[in-house]
Formats: sequence, C-alpha cells, structure tokens
Amino acid sequence: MPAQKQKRVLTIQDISCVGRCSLTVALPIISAAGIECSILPTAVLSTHTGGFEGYTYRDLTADISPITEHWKSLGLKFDAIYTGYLGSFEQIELVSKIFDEFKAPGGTILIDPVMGDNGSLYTGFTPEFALGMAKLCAKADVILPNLTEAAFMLGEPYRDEYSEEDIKALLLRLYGLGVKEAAITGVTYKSGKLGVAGFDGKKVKTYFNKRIDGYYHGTGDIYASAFLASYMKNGGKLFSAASKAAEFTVACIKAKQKTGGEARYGVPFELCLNKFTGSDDIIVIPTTM
Ligand code: PXL
Repeated sequence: MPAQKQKRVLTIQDISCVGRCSLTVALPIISAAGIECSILPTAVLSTHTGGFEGYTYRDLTADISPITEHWKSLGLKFDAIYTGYLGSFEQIELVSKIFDEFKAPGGTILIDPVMGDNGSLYTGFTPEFALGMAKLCAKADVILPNLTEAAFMLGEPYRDEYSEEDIKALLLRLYGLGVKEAAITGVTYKSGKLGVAGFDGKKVKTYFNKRIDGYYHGTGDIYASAFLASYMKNGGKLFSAASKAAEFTVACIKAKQKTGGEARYGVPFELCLNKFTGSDDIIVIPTTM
C-alpha cells in the first residue's frame, strides 16, 4: 500500500472569542470533516463586531511574518488555504504572499471576502478595502461572496433586488477579477427561496432552499467552512460543494430555531456536526499525494 496522506488546510481569519463565527466555526467544521486544520489568527476579539458593544480587538498583523518564517523553516505546504475576515490592507498583502509561498502544488485557494451583509459593510470596513479584497481574489481558485460583498468588490451600488440575469452577469464580472470559480450566496430571485449561484468558468448553476426569514449570525462562515470541507473531499466540484454546504447551513439554522437564543451568539452548528461527519460524502478518505 502506498503511504497515505491526510489533507491539510490553513485557514486565516480572526478569533472572535464569543459569538460563533470565523475561526471558532471553521476549525471544528473542517476538523469534523476529517481534514487537518491549521490556523493563522489575524486578530483576537472578545466578541465579533456584529451586535456587541465594547468589544476588544487585538491586531495580530505583527505576528504573521514571524509565524510564517517559522513555517518556511519547516517546509510546510497546505492543500488548501482558506481566508475569511481580514482586518487591514497590510493583512491583504501578507495573505497574498502566503498564497504564493504555502500553497501545495495542485492546492486550492478559497477566499470568503467577509466584509458585510444586507447592503452594508461591517464596522471598520471601507469601499476601498473591498477593492483591495477584489485584487486579492485574482489569486483565488474559488470565492464565496454574498451579494453585498460582490457589489462592493466590483465597485457597484448594492441593489435590493437581483434578477436571475443580474446574478449571471454579476458572476461573470466576479470571474473577470481573475478567479477560477465563484459562488454568490444569499440569492433571492425565486420567491420564497434562498439560494446560491455558482459559475465554474463554463456554466452557471443554482441551488435553492426554502427561505427561512430572520438573521443568523456566522452562517456565512459556516457555509464557507462546510463548502471547503466538501470541495476538498469531492475533488473540487463547485456545484456539489455549494449545495452540500447550503444543506449543512440550513440544518444549523433549523437547530437555532429549536434552541432559540440571541442571534448575535450565532447558530448551534455543534448540534449538526454529527450529520456532517456521518456523511460519506464529506468525510475525507486519506489520499495519496
Ligand atoms: O462572521 C463574520 C465576522 C467575522 N469576524 C468578525 C466579525 C464578523 C461579522 O460581523 O465581526 C470579527
């Protein structure tokens, strides 16, 4: 039997200590899928910024280069590098170098350009930063913006309504940023439904679920983490990963409806991990690489 190697991911985003988003969801979800998950925290916050007052923010930009220098001395490479919430132009520059230096041959760069939702940017982000993120996307294999992030990255006004044709055109413009594949989340042109629309460089496909009203914090990060896990397991199939991640996210939202609790504390994805690990489609079978 040839030696078998488990896949190893690096995810780069903040640690929001409380509030179930960014690293506190990415690490358990990717790990549950049987993939080794290494982390590079960009900042430590007492809570995320969406709905809490008085949160602390420790910027870790100065630690990034010493950490990556050490990794270089170890000869580390990653089968995928997945970025989420980044806090500054300097971090975008550092991440761009990390892509060049640490992606294993044949590896995947996934950018979730976490910056805003429902037409507005999160606290601390500017339209200029969104354009910086768009530039970084030229190095991505896959990007997963929501409609707000897509509009800001393209320097376009956010609209309250997007038709099917609008979404297709948006996907093509995102592709024009230099990405290989893109999926837009939060697509609503089918009445009573919420979906994701993907473009793999050849065709556009959509996946819709029954729309669940309300705001569920952290579900974008849950979606991206589940997407990555599924994408790595299935050999890089955009549409299948996009729909599996949507199913998992919907399960997490349904669990929140059962447990209740404030939206700002996120959704109880922990209660759904068994579903995730239990699926042959998602567990990673070690590959020869
Ligand atoms: O879930 C996205 C996210 C990640 N990290 C931080 C945030 C947010 C959204 O508000 O504030 C720090």
